[in-house]
Amino acid sequence: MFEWFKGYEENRVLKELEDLLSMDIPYSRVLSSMCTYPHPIAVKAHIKFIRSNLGDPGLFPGTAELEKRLLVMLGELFGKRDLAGYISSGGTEGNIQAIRAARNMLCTCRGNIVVPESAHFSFLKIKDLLGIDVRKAGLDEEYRVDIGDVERLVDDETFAIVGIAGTTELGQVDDIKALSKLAIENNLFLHVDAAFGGFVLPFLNNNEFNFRIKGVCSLVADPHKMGMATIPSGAVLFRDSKYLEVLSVETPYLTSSKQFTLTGTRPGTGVASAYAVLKHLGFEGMKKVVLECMRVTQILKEEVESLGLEAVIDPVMNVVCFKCNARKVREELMKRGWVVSCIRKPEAIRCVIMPHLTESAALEFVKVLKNVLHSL
Ligand code: 0PR
Repeated sequence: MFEWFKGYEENRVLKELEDLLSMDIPYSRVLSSMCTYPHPIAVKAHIKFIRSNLGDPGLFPGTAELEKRLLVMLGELFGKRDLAGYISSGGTEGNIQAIRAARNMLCTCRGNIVVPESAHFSFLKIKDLLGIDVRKAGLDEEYRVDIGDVERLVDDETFAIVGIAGTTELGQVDDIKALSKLAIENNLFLHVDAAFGGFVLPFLNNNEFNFRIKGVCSLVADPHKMGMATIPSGAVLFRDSKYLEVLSVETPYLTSSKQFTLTGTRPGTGVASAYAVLKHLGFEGMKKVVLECMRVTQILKEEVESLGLEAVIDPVMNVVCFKCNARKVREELMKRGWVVSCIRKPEAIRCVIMPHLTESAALEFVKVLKNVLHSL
């Protein structure tokens, strides 16, 4: 019989959960993650909306209204007031839905898309799911997508091109204006992956990636990254509601007659937590958080450079990578309780400076890194 056949006392179960939770690494020593501790108001909002299911919005009209209000705020943040879209499980779902919408507009199963070589691995899942060819354009010396290479890869079967506003590895921002020009000239769908950059760039007064740029058809931006919402919370946004139409299926027995989301049952928690953070902090409060991350990023860059490691690019966002024997350095840092990730090209360690990484933690990290470099 199952070991848990008769069930256990609540305290016994909770103790087991606590024990396992205590094995997880606290964020204070994590420089490898694009997620962070949710803001305290996000946690409160999450708990309030714990039972809501936006998969059946007629049962949760209040939560559905909250999602509408959040979409209005996101429209204001991303340069177009009346956006279509919804709150998803994150960047992967958003990228899938954007490319699926672009493909469905054509009423075909064939074709290809052109993405930067620096694209997130979610595009490999898209290739597999949609059975399309995903062509990778090379990067220029600043690790932005090479526009000439995108142009070279576009052919009669291409239906979409992708730009990244905040690459996963370097935090670099592609030239979305140039991609927009190319998209308009060739009648292509332009998707912008701002999963990470969406809640950073507007607060650095950079709007050269959003719906203000005419050719941008869709954009993803994740509140569960720099938006300090609870996981899962992603936004997938479209310039026009016609793109949601082509994602829709009929839902005969629900309170809504159609559904355009990828998942059926869908939490309201990500909507509530994302909304609460934005409404509470406001644009100004968000800007403070982002500027503080940038300040710590700059300190980290200078301190690590003084140890003799070169930054791959001057940080555009709160991400900085240092050229070194990355795998070895990462392993040694890990032994000392610090986590960084490695990037592929060039070989380097990546540090993401999320709101949980304070200046003193960054300086502590530099000390440990110094020891690691001496020990190699
Ligand atoms: N697009 C970009 C540009 C991303 O950086 C990411 C994730 C995605 C899409 C996919 O987003 P979801 O993971 O929300 O579906 N970037 C991080 C990465 O893959 C996600 C991450 C977050 C990884 C926290 C580790 C971690 O601890 O590196």
